Formats: sequence, structure tokens, C-alpha cells
Amino acid sequence: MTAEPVYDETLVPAHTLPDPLAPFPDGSIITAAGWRNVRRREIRNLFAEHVYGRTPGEGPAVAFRIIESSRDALGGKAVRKQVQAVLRGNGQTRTLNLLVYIPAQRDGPVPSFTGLNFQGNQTIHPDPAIRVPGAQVDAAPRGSKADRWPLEAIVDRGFALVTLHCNDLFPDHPQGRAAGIAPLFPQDDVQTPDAWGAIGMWAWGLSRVLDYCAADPDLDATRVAVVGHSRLGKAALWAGAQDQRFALVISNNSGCGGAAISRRRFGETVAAINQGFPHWFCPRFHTYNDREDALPIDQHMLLALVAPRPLYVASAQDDLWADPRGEYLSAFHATPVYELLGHTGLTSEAMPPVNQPVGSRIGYHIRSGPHEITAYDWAQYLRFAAKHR
Ligand code: GTR
Repeated sequence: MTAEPVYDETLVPAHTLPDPLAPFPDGSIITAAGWRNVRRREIRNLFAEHVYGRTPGEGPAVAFRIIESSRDALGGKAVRKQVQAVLRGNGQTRTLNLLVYIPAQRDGPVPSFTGLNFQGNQTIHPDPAIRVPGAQVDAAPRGSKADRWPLEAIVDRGFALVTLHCNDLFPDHPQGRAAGIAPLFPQDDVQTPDAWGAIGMWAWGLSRVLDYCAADPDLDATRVAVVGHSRLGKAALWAGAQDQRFALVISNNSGCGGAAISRRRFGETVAAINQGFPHWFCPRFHTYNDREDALPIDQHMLLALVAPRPLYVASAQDDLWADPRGEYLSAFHATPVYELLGHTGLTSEAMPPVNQPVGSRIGYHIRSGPHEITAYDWAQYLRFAAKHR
């Protein structure tokens, strides 16, 4: 059993965060070039070895095919495309089902948001044409998560949306590995200390969405924002950290193993998350249960891997399990890397008031209300993405 969660700031243990800009072993300081050419890769490798597991270099072949499209979606506002990414490797095949909406009014390739959904493409909008692949009997109801995906607002602002169900990549339960993409990779050995888990595979899938964006002439692959809520926010951050083609990265209430500082042990801890979700991280991450101080990184360094690209971190006031203050501090402590690369980050260690977004290159808000991704959150992401468009 893991200990009772701590929700009292005075009980946060004293800790020292690793410095993303600590001098090189020979004592030389990190310049912008030193960050880009050496330190960035070192930190990314530390996250692969100790937290999320290694993303294999070789993977299945991917072929995209458009299986449905309409020029008359959302009452004429959007073009809808339903695309299969067919993966082949190790003699096995899997299919990722991409759902794409593109503004009907456009002058050229458009910027997009991409993110995974929790319960199936049909949940993101009541549009009856959205396909429900697989076992339809168990499928979550159409439009049941539409509150999380303000599709009309996204399209009205000139952005496309590309989404897929996270379970196409790794069904989200401890025995999900075999039904997902893992068997398509050579030597998938779940026992290896740095074997990747669900978050790694979800992130891999987000990079395949980027490949799709690059192949669709209606989309501008140089302007793709990756967004995710909660566990899928952890995946969005890891995708954005590894794949520098993502132009903008958004973490919504991603909490432990996402934006929040692990060493604070506030709300969900490393031990709690590994116990609750043994399939999310690599085996080595489990050795840091109740030993956060031994980690060679902390999550501010994951956010620093996004630099110099625009980054947005959002918390919710009642979402103490995700440690809002730890999410804010993480963005704050990523700031020196943004500054090294010529951008301002967050300049105050004090959190902003509720519902008052701050920041320019690193955006942050804490919204009133619970653990959720809401119209308010999306309004901030649309504003931020439009500013950086
Ligand atoms: C919780 C988990 C969090 C977060 C959340 C979610 O149960 O402890 O880390 O991922 O689920 O995804 O909604």
C-alpha cells in the first residue's frame, strides 16, 4: 500500500531540483549550442532510461489511407476525413483510426491541434458519420466527451483537429500491451529496465499523426500543436519532448509523471502512480518509488526539452491530486533553458491567481474547478496558438 496522499504544502519535503544547465563534467558552462547539440539529448535519454522507456529506433511500416471524407461536415464548416494508419511489423498488423476535421474556409495548409482521446473518436462529437471501429457493442456513446473537444470553436479559429483513441496504441490497462502496437516492434521485452510502456507508445502514435499531417496537403505540418489531458497530457509532453517537429506543446492537468515536480510528493506520488498504473512507465521508474530524490531528472527538465518552442501548462484548482503548484513550478524552473535560447519564460515563482492566464512563450493558467479539460482551457490554448501561429 502507498502512503496517504499529502495535500498540505507545509508537508512537502525539502528537496533540491537537478539543474538542467549544470556545467558539463569538464566544468564548461552550457551555451545555447551546448544545449542544442549535447545537453538536450542527454536529458531526453535520461527520461527514456529512467521514466518513460526507450522509443525503439526501428518500427513498423506505416501506410495511410483515407477511408471516408466529406466536404460538408459540421454543417458545412469543415472537411472531415477518416484515415487509417496501417502498421505492419514482425508479421503483424495494427490499425490506427485517425479522425480529422479541417476548416472549410482556408487559403492554404492550416495549423492543427492533435491529441489522443480516452474513449473513441465517436465520443468527441455527435457527428453521426464518425466511424466506430471494432466491437461496437462496448463502444462509449457518440458525443459523450464532446465537452472536452470544442470542435466548432477550433475550426472557427482556423485550426484543424486530428485525434485518435489512445487504445489503438496501447489499451489502457496492465494487460493491454499485446493488443496494442508493441508486438510490431523488434524485441519488445517488457522486463528490460528501459522498456517503453503505454505513455511511450501513446507518444509514438502522436508522432505518426505528425507524419500524417506532413502527407496531407490541407495541413501544415510545421504548425502542429500537441495537446493532452491528464494521462494523455503526460503522453503529449513526452511526444513534444522527443519530436521537435511539434511546434507547440500543451499539458492539461497532466500531474505526476507529466508536468508536476516528482520530488514534491504532493498528491499523486511516483509510488502511487506505479502501483495504480504499472503499465504506463518503464520498469526502472518503479525503482524510484519513495526515492524521488534519486531520480537524475525531475519534470521541469521534461518541459525544458520543449524549449524554445511555445509551451502551455494548465492546472485546475480542485485537482490537488495532480499538484497544481508542482505543475506551475515545473514551468517556472524550465525558464532558464528558454532564457538561454533567447526567450522569456515565467518570471515569478509565485503562482498567478485563479483564472488569470500568464506568460508568453511559456503560458500557464490555473482554472477554477475540477480535473478536466474544459471550454475555458481550450479558449486559452486557441488564443495562445493563434498568437504563435
Ligand atoms: C488518475 C491518475 C492520474 C491521471 C488521471 C487521468 O487516476 O492517477 O495520473 O492520469 O488518472 O488520466 O485522468
